[in-house]
Amino acid sequence: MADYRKMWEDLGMDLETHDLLCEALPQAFGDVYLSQTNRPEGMSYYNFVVSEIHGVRPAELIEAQKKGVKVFGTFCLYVPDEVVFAAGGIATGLCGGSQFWVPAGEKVLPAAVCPLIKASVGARLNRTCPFFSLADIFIGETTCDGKKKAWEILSQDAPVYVMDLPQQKRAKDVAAWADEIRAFLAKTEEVTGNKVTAESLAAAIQLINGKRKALRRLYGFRKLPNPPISGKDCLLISQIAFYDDPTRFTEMTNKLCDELEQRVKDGVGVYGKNDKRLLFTGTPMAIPNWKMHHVAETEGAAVVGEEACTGIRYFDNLVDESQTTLDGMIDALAQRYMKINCACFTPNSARVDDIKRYVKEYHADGVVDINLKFCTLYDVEGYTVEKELKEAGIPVLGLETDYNDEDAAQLRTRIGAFLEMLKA
Ligand code: BJ8
Repeated sequence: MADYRKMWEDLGMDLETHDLLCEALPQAFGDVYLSQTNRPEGMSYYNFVVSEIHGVRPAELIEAQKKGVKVFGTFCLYVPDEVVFAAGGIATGLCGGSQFWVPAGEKVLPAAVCPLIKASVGARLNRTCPFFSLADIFIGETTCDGKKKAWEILSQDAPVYVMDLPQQKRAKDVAAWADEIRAFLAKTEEVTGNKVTAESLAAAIQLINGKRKALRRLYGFRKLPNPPISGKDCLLISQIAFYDDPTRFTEMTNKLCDELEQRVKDGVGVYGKNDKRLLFTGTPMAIPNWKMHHVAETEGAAVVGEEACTGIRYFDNLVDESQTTLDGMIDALAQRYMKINCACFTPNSARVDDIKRYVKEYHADGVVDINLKFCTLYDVEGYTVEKELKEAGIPVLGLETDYNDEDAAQLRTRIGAFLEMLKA
């Protein structure tokens, strides 16, 4: 990796503690990713992005900031990136996926809060993530209780703007979300000093739809009988989608898909004939949380899809591109974003319908419903998800985990037993 110490120092980061993270990551990445055989060559781009995770992209963002561009840090799929880009800003996903940041989060948050929230707050407070240090503003949302309260703590240290997400999906809720997007648009104009126009918003909608289409194309290969790419690699690509430059990401992902097309023609797959196909559902897996995929795929499973924000939920619906006025586009954004079926909504039966549909599309033999510890929303909804899947004759295994590796052996045993059951 190039030397970014001066950049990190200028960002006010804690270099000594950050060094510990930099030492641990290559080993973890090597064990989980580079140990795979027969990976597509196009994965070298994503390997590079991870190897420079705290260097190359932060450096690009800082360069942009020098030219007056503002960086918006986000934590949820409902925050519309399109509006940020239309205002001439850059949106970057910030969810923390490492146990490394959890203890710092626990200094200000109760231990009984989900690790994603603790790691996100911890990464900012212990100054060991350049993305958290450089963001000009953090955009929160009212999804779960833990996040809502965490924004108040984060706002003691950095500028935070919170979008008020409705918790139901009636017409008046979609209209309320459109109003929230309008207010957010005004905020992006205030922060960037730029005006959002119908032209700039239309271009941003195309930009982000382009990214979604590339991810759709990628996931299409996972539906095939002999997938040419692993679930682990697809998870990594999904995670990188949150913070990479969208134009470059789309280009590189489409390039990878061209290679995958050729692999399919040549009959090249990455799994064994008898590997059971699993669909994961549940809470997001923020980078570098690769645990569940790694356990499953080294136990002989093929993870063929994720009904998760780091997965299908991220790209499943496109924004209607036919609108020509700013108001029409904002309504189209609201319509599209309210189609995401997060457990923060009630009722949320459409999510179970999604899961059943994905089981068919991705030809899954079974579903693993994964809950991050202390995520009450997905934990409670898990009862309905698992009950309905069982009633539909779809084998399902519910698992709870967090960011540390202490439960890896136990997870391995449970997934191994589930796979045996699927084979029987
Ligand atoms: S759209 S899943 S990104 S809220 S932080 S809810 S794990 S207790 S992240 Fe999420 Fe948006 Fe929904 Fe997706 Fe649970 Fe933790 Fe809350 Fe979480």
